[in-house]
Amino acid sequence: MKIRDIRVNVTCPGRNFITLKITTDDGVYGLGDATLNGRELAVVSYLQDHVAPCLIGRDAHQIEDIWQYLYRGAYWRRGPVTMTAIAAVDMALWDIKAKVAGLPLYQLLGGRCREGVMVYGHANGGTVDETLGEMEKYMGLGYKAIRLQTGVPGMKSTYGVSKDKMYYEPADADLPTENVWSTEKYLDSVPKLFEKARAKFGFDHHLLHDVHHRLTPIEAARLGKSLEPYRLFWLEDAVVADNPESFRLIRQHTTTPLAVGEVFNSIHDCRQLMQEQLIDYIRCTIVHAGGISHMRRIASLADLYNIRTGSHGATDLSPVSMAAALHFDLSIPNFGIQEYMRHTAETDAVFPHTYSFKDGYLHPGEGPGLGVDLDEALAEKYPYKRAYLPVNRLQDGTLYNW
Ligand code: CS2
Ligand code: MG
Repeated sequence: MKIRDIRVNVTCPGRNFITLKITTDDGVYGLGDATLNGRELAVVSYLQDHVAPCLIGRDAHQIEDIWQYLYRGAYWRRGPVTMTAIAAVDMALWDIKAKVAGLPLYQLLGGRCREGVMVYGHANGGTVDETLGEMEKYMGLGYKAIRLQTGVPGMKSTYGVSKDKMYYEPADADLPTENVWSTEKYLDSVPKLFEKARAKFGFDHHLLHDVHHRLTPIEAARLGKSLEPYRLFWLEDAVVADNPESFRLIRQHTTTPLAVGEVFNSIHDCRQLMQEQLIDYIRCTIVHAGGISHMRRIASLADLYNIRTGSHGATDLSPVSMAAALHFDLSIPNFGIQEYMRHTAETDAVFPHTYSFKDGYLHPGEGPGLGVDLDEALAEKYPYKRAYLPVNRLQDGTLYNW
């Protein structure tokens, strides 16, 4: 079964999505998400100009050989653009293989290890009370796990607080908007949020929080310690993870579970963190970490160190990668949780899919392949619209982590 045609679709139903479509000489096609928020066109070119010419005529069943060909053959290894492009090819080829087998993809990955995939939603608000009101809505929808993000008194904006409560899209402008950040104000406000959440709703729901790379190790240690009475499911991206040793300091001071990895794109980024058991959840995701094939390697390494997966699943990851993630999540022994930021109705119309939500769990469906499609005619109605993620500055103007 040879690869006959490779197309890269660019569409923007409210936000940009890049989708790779690989078609074989038998007419079977597979889809792969290739979206890299804020740098989408770099992946479009990588796929169109550098990957596609090498794949035409290759056997679509040789997923691993093609993966190695694209990884080792590039010479310049790793990085978000390369690994997102490889991920898209990998997803599309697994989609094809499962369609040819007439099975939902998870059946080719060893079958399911659980009934469904526990997901977490995003409750957020300008104030603690507003955030808890949103939390109650997610509880009403049946979520077992909810991420809480709230505005910080004295700051105009902060990470994770969105205008539209169901859909959080941070890439909000044609050029990067500039946010201002104060760690001191933030550290004072977060413990109050979780103290009030537990006092009001008790401990029946998993609560999560995303610091979004903004603390130093000792500040993260202080925050983790202050949150221990509220038993978080995880504290995410407490510090920038470029230096894994930072987590040794955090670990010395707190038992709050730590999650990291949404910005990682290969097993090499997370190896030390996992081997030293400095984290509890690995957040790498199918679309940015080399696809299903590479994510299975990351999950296997994590399993040796009692680390569970908690893959990134924001709105800037398309329904194609959500579908792929669910097959992966079902099939691995050390699944932890899946992030599930719902897509808008216009996005769901462009990407019809079989995955469904019930009582806090997602299931990918039983159709062949990934269970997601691309309505190319509809996609055409939404042309690319440049959008950047914000940048962040401290109150004295220092450029900081967003
Ligand atoms: C966040 C994301 O979902 C998360 O945990 O970190 O919202 C992240 O900021 C975006 O995916 C960036 O594009
Ligand atoms: Mg995050």
